[in-house]
Amino acid sequence: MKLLAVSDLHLGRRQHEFDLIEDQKHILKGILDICIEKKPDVLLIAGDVYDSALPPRDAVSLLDDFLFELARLPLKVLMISGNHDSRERLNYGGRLFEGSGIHIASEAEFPVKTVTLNDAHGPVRFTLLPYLRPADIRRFSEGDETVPETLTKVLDSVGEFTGRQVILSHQFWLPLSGDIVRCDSETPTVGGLDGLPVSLLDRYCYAALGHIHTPQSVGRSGVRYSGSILKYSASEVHSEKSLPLVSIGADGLEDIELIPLKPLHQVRRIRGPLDELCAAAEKEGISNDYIYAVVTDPIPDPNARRRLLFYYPNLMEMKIELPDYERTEFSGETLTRKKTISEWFDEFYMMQNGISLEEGFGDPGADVINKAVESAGGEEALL
Ligand SMILES: [Mn+2]
Repeated sequence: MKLLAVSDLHLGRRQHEFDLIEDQKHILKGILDICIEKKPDVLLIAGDVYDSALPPRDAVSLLDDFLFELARLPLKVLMISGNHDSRERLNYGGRLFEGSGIHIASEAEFPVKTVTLNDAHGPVRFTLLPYLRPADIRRFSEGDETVPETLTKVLDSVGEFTGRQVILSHQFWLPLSGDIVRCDSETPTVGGLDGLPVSLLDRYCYAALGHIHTPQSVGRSGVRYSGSILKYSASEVHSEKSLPLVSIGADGLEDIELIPLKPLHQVRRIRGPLDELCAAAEKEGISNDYIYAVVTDPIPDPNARRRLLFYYPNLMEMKIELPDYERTEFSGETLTRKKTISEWFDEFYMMQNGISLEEGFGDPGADVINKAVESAGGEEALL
């Protein structure tokens, strides 16, 4: 049996004011093409299908189209909710979809939902564990059970099974030793469950995990975060996205092939003095890549953003990195208090316009600020 695993689609996500729906549409089309070419028997979708509990209508239509196209292929779709999904909304139509081979588990139920599929070697049972919040764990726990004990009970709730087993999960699983690679686009698990010991998943020949956005295995190759479908933060610039195509044989896991996902836009980080960045861009020509820029000039050009936008219309983010001494000057409260309000204003005006207040307005310009300060009760009252 062949399984293709995907997670963290985050449909409807906006990033730095960019609507990523076209990027997501492109990736989902790519996933459909992979399904047609590689012919998996099952597509596993391990949570964070939507980016928010109230997804925008484009995102809902996109998932609807995706599921419709999948239902036309000779494969089953198993899907669970993640921490970003609304359980009820993701579950919409779920009972009807089962007739089309699409199985959704988004409510925290006891016992957990399972789907059993057969291949030439017999049955494979899939446990669809939706994202569980601490409140769900408390609801399922008795006495002074630890979280891993309660979780074991939840996993046991589906009953004994001697055949091959697979699980979909969107919890924060951690290896017994070492750590995993994290990035900025995952919601920090504040108030969530702490890292769960991956040894609880020993019974499964494959665990299709969601939640962590960098593709990686946890402890052993058969326990794997598929990773998000797009680079959802600057920290993922070098994290190439892929989908694991998993072969399950008579005795369990046989092989994992990582199929790269080809994004509509590349994501790049550029860093350096503005003139150098612009000179490099001039040579390269206008680029539609998503750019995270770090400008390192000691005195930032107030037009830096505009200049970069000329070459990079998809400038996601521009940061100004001041040399260390500049940073201390700006961050020390005692130092900042030494400046008068008109000096602050002058500096701000300079940063915005590239000329001093005097150059901009002549002497009366500074006077206006001084008069305004006076009428507000003077420097002492304002600082
Ligand atoms: Mn996620």
